[in-house]
Order: sequence, then structure tokens, then C-alpha cells
Amino acid sequence: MLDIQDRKYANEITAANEGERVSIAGWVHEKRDLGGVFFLVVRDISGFAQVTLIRKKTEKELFERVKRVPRESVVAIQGRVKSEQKAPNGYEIVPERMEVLSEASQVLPLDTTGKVGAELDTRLDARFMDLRTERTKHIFIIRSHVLKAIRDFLDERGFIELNTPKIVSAATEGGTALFPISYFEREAFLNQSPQLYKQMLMASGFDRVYEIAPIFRAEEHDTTKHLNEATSIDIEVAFVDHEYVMTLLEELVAFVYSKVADYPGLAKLNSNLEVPKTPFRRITYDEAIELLSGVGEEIEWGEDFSTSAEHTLGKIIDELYFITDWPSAIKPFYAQPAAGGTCNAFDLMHPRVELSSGSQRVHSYELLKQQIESKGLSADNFEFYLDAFRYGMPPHAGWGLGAERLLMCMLGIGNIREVVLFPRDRRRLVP
Ligand code: AMO
Repeated sequence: MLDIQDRKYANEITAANEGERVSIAGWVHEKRDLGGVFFLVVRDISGFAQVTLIRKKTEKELFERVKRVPRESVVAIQGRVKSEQKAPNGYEIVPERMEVLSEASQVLPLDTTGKVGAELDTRLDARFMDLRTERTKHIFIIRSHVLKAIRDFLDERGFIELNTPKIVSAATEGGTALFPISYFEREAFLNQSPQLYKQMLMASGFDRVYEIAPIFRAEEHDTTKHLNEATSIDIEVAFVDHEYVMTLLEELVAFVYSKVADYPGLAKLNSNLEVPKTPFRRITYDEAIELLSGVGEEIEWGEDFSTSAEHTLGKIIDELYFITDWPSAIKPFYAQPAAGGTCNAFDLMHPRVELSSGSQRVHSYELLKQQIESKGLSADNFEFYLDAFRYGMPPHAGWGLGAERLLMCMLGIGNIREVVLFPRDRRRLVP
């Protein structure tokens, strides 16, 4: 048995290792038979290594075994490094031994070289295999970099990362979009947002918190921008207003773009990523309506923007922007009311889709209770939350940013499902 624990990654070897004996392990990406010469391309997470066999020089048994090994089988190969300018990373491996660690079935669900395209559904059904393609692999490496950049940014600014429950008793974002679950003898729900909990934490003295966690929305949408299980990046900050958290949000988004722009694998995605300049443009809800009416799209005051209105605005503005001064009537009960029926809430928009919403929150117990009731909700269901406002609650503000929306927009990806490992939507519960 080859000592595969001592293997080298494809990108750890260079022409400078000429003559050294190395072991590599990975998947059989491609096989090319040129008669007298046979190339086997082995893929690992770092890239590709070319294994070259010359019929006249290679031991016959090894030559035949390598030739027969099905594509996508997992192999370990030991051999000598030889410099070869035309090969990936400038070297090839002249093999001495090969072990097939796991033989792949002959008919593959997908072509991992990306030469033969596949429908998104086919790719998602065989996601483990789709992740072997360069494009998909880089999407998820970028996703990891994005979440790390966000944590770095917030940690640097004194935030604490906390985790709130995902099994809850009450809705936060309006009553319809909840997944009920049976919780012993009671009914419970999967949480739509950490909203109530992150606000309760403001009464604890933890004055800068964040959470990166799943949110569950039972919306029946079958669109390219909705998931039933999404990842929300939520923050809440005490002793500040909505303006403060908007600045934080635009700086965070610009920072994340700049980190992704520096990632070499971005080239595999053909995205035209441009790092946005801060501050982002701000328009009020009224100004948005005016812009829309200028192009013949009519919105009534107090109505949310439709997808088509969002697209029209996106075309007109064509950069990241905030919509501010929303009517209280269409924002949740926790948004702080302001003059003229508006509230201190905002949405951060990408020209394609909404990325985030947030607000300054109501921190007065009486007003909050009143707002809950004025939305037709029962204050009794919110007792646990309201309690936190009775014994010293500072003013506070925060936002929720959709991780998948951010990724899809930043990378120019058409369908949100592409940036989730195993997406949950109206039709998809497996894999
Ligand atoms: P909201 O409901 O606007 O606000 O959600 C915040 C952000 O989460 C993302 N998002 C989704 N992404 C994919 N699929 C979905 N079904 C989905 N639903 C939401 C979006 C959205 O902008 N509690 C407030 C936030 C706050 O005020 O702090 C909230 O949840 O990117």
C-alpha cells in the first residue's frame, strides 16, 4: 500500500522537484491515449497533475492498468517528477506504482471537465460530483472566504459572534412564511430570522453581536433569488442608530468585494467583479417612487416594490444603493417610526435584488407593544421578547444580510441555488 498520508498536493510540486520521488492522490480527471504515450490527469483540491506513461519505457502491467482505470476513480500514484513546460504547473510524473483506491462506475452523472455542460437540476442532483468541477469548487472556496472576511471585519470592530435558537415559538417577519414542526406536545417553528433574539441581547450588555446562521422561510416562491433555507448574516448594535449600521454595512460589503477581487480562482467564474465605492448612493422610498413613475411604472405610497419595480430601479441606478425612509406600514413592528408615517428602516439593493434590510429599532416597551398590536399580532405571543424591554433596553439598530444573495450578485451568478451546497426549495428536499 502506498503511503498516501504523505502525499503531495498537485500544486505543491514544481519543476524544481525534478528527479524526486513523490506520491499524489486524487481523481482521474482525464485520460488521453496518443498511442505511444498515455496521459492521465489526476485532480485534487489544489489542481491537476499530469502523469505521463511512455509505452516503450513503462512496465506493461502498469501501463495497461492505468489505461483501464475508469475516469473519476480515486487513485494514488508514486513516481518521479520530470519538468515539462506544457503540463499543468510545469511538471509531469513518471509513474512507478499506482493503486486504485476506489473505482468509479463507467457512466458518470456529469462531466467534471466542464466540456459537456449540464442543467442546474442535474448538477444539484449529483452535487458531490458537480463540486469536482473547477467552477463550482471555486464558488464554494469563495463562499468560505466571504464568510471569513465578514467575521474578520466584525471581530476587528469588537463584535461578538453568538448563536440563537432555530426552533422557536413565534414569527418575526410576518405570520405566513413559517415552517411548523412538532415539538413534543406543542407546535413550534423553524426560525425565519434571529431578529427577536438579537434584539433581546441588546438588553444584556453585549452591545455588538452578530450571527451567521440558517433562516427558514416557507415562501412558495420558485424564483432564482429565493431559498427556503438561506444563510443570514445578522448584526445588532446598541447605542447607535440606523445611519451607523448603514455605514457599517456598506464598508463591510466593499471589504468583502475587495477580498474576493484578490482571489486568483475568481478567473474561473468569468465574473466582472468591481469593488464598489463607498458611501453607496442613498435614495428615499419617495424618490424611488418618483424614479419609477418617470419611466411609467406606478407604485402606490405604502406599497412594497415588486420584482419588476426593483429591476427597473436597478437599471436606472446601476450600482449598489440604499432605499431609506420606508413607510412604517410595510416594515416590521420593530422598526422605529419617524416623521410623516415613515420609519428608520432601509434596504440595501444590488441592481438585481435586495441584499439586506435593517433599521433603527423601537426600544420603548410601550411603543413596541403598541406596534405589535397595530400589525394585528398578539402581544401575548411576544411576552418573552417584550420582557427584555422592561428592565433597561438601550437604543439599538441592526440588519440582516443574505449570504447567498451577496454571493450570487457579487459573482454574477444567475441562480441563487448555485451558491448553496444542497439548496432547499419548493421541490428540492434531497440531496
Ligand atoms: P429580511 O426578511 O429582509 O429582513 O431578510 C434579510 C435578508 O435575508 C435574505 N433573505 C433571503 N435570501 C434568500 N432566500 C430567501 N427566502 C430570503 N429571505 C431573506 C435577503 C434579505 O435582504 N429581521 C430582518 C433583518 C433586520 O432588520 O435585522 C430580516 O429578516 O438578502
